[in-house]
Amino acid sequence: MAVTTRLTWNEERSFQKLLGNVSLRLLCKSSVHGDDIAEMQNRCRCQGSTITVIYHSDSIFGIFMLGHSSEQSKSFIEPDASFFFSLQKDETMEMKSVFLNSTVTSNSKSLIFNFSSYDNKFLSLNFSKRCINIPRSLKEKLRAKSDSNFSKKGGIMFLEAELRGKSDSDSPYLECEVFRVEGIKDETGYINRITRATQHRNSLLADVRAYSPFANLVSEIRILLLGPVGSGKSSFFNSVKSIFQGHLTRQAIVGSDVTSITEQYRIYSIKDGKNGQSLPFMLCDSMGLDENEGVGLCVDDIPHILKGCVPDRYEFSPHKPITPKHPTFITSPSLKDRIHCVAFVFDINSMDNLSSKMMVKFKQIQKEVINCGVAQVALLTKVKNCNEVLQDNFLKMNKAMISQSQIQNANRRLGIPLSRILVVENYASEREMDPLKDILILSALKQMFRAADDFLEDLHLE
Ligand SMILES: Nc1nc2c(ncn2[C@@H]2O[C@H](COP(=O)(O)OP(=O)(O)OP(=O)(O)O)[C@@H](O)[C@H]2O)c(=O)[nH]1
Ligand SMILES: [Mg+2]
Repeated sequence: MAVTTRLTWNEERSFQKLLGNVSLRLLCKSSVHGDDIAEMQNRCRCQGSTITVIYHSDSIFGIFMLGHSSEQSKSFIEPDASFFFSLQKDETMEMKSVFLNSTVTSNSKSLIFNFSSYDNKFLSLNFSKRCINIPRSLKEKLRAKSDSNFSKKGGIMFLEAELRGKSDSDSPYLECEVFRVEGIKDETGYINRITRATQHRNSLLADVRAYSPFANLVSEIRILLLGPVGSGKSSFFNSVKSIFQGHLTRQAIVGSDVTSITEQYRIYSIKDGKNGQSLPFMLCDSMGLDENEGVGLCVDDIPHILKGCVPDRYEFSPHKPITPKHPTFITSPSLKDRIHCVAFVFDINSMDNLSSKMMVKFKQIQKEVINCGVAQVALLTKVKNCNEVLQDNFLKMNKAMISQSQIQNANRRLGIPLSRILVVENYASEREMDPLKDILILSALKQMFRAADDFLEDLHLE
């Protein structure tokens, strides 16, 4: 009888996606082939890259090892690259994965994982006892590194949920399966890159959560999205919200039309997780700009928006700016109602052919922003080579990218310094989240916070 996996279709897809559209072939299964490590290693010999999947109550975790077994050697050979990851359902029942880089060694009974980023703490998988052993010191280390939001969301914190004991513990697992991974880009660089991308994304997420506006002058900063029709303003909001919800959301209506899809002013607050706290920023979405007068956002509305006089859900009228006579006009806005940072949103691919009429309108608006003393950044959307934008360590934008004509052009034409030109690829038609997109979006948010802090600091000194 054919041996079948315990993975559900969804779980198998999550694994495949994690490793870059690979296919998985089941090599052995502990309940069928026994709990003998030598037998398992024998079955994996010459099979190339493998993942070992451990089913532990309602968490699943896995160990990926890049092409590590050879015909000549009967003993276990340390793989060139490996990582340990957990797959867990979050509150929306979506599968989440969290990586830990580890090295793997083996003895006659166990596989042993060493986590250099956790002071070389290790955990071991004992096949004959069918259990995972997590030393207390590693549990404490993991606990110390997690903030409460992170642990609520699961991920590697399955240790918290599953193994609450304070002492060293052997925790039994239900099943162990080993798969051959077919079609993986067989390079160490690729594996390192995806594990580092996920780690970097998580640290950016923690930074954004931990942000507090300069001198706590306000509890949330307001970022205004301004830009031509169809440049991706509403999609940026949807993308940011998706990251914090942990799955794709499309609250703001987006689309393509000659006139703006967004007709109402919206001040969006974003929650951290479904029932989480509000994050320390709000995104204000506006009607798109049009090069012609009487179409799109009215330039005379902008000073009122900047000062915080325009209420949420105000219906824009391209011919007629808001006036203090409007029934919902906010007559004495406070600092918290004001805009603290303006993000000028442009499609990166259209930077070279912005019409002169659009440029005149932009300069006029930029003047208003400068007059109000509000910080400004440029947010260039629809970048096509998200993967190439970042250096290998993800900390900086690639030099090659900066020298690209669109970015240089944005710098020259918009008069915004290179450090304040941010590049993103919004979630548009995809169905899955992507850590590289998240890195760009979260980095852009961090830069916006810095710009807003400059504005608040300046105000404070006044
Ligand atoms: N490929 C890609 N498409 C995008 C990106 N951002 C937005 N889009 C698409 O571009 C179109 C316009 O996006 P919107 O978010 O509606 O743009 P907007 O600036 O809010 O437009 P208006 O409200 O009409 O001014 C939609 O079809 C989006 O799916 C992106 O970064 N990459
Ligand atoms: Mg819109």
